[in-house]
Amino acid sequence: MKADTIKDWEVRIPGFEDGTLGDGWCAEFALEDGVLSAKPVDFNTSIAGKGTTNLGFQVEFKDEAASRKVKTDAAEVYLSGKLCEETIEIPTAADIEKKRVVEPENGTPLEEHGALSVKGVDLVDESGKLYQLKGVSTHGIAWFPAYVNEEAFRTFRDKWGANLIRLAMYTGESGGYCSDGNKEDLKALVEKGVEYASKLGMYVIIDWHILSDNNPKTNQDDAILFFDEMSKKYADYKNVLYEICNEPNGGTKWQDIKDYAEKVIPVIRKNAPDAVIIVGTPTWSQDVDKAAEDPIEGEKNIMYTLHFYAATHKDNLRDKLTEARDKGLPIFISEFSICDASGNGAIDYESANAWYQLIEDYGLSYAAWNISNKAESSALIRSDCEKTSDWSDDELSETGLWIKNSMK
Ligand code: IDC
Repeated sequence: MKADTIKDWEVRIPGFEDGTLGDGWCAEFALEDGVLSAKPVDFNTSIAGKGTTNLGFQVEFKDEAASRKVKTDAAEVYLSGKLCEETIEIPTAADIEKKRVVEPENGTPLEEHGALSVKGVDLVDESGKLYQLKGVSTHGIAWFPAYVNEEAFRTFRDKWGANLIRLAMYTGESGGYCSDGNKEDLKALVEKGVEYASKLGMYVIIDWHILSDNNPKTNQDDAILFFDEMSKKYADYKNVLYEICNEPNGGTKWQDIKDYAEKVIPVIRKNAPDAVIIVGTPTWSQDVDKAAEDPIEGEKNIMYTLHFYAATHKDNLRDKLTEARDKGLPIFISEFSICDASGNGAIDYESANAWYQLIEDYGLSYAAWNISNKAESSALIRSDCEKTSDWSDDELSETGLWIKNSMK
């Protein structure tokens, strides 16, 4: 038998023939024909999934022998007046939580476009039309948690025209999830981020931001646990995308990434069978050619990462993108900026424009690095601005302003 919560319950315990009922707590008690019964009181009406409830009562007996007739294991449970003989299976609070999908506000991108999927090389919306995600990536959430707030995301949605937030959670660096970071705090931040994005009807990427840990296999066990938990939690969300390894590097081969992906993808699939999963590529997510030669087989809704920093990566990487696409590889630019690959240095507007042209020609989805006011060129907010939302154009960095204008 299955039920969400138990409401109309009654517990009956026989053997009280010689007792007199005294006080009782957390239920309405009665003693009749030797049967003590407990029924719900207004503050204790329903018992949630796999929950328990405590009842207390006093009965006075004239002697000890009289009290021995009572056998609490003879208690019977009645539901809506009927004796309940089977075990009742009810979902746990976590199961109920998992099913609770945040309702987006009206007129949001999510409401209009629904669940996304991959068709050929393109990301498409629920109606099967090409759909471009345009947005921004947080910096490491461990280091800049203040920017994970609803008003910041609203600013990007309403002032910038963004429909995507990427939540970058570093794994290897100091403060990272697999080094000395506090796992529970980091997960709570990711959860906040997903909740805000969902409420605002934006799409959201949960990014397992490998970098100094080079090879995704280094922290594969943690990744499996993390993505299992997240995809369970967001199984019924239409707006959550999973990026399973930001930038493999340090000589990591495509085969390593593929092996890793083939371990992690099924874990997500078990919970969220249709979610879009983004897989990193070798050399800081530049070698999409390697993935195009040997893509992951037998899985739908997989995209592959290409990252560019316009002052460093130019025609050569743009050509690689086109060639991989021509071979049928669906590409997602989950991170980029218009300065150099250090995240700093001068902006290269010419290369940035060439990249944007390509993005628009192909309708590619993207997220700009990074939502912070760090003193580096890729930070979207000016380093002298302490505000964590509602920035005016004057409060944006040179990069921030250019990206905002390009996105619109
Ligand atoms: C950079 C940040 C910088 C931080 C550093 C940590 O901008 O503030 O100190 O990481 O190692 C990437 C990475 C991304 C980098 C970014 C710029 O995905 O984490 O952020 N970048 O170097 N790939 C290419 C460039």
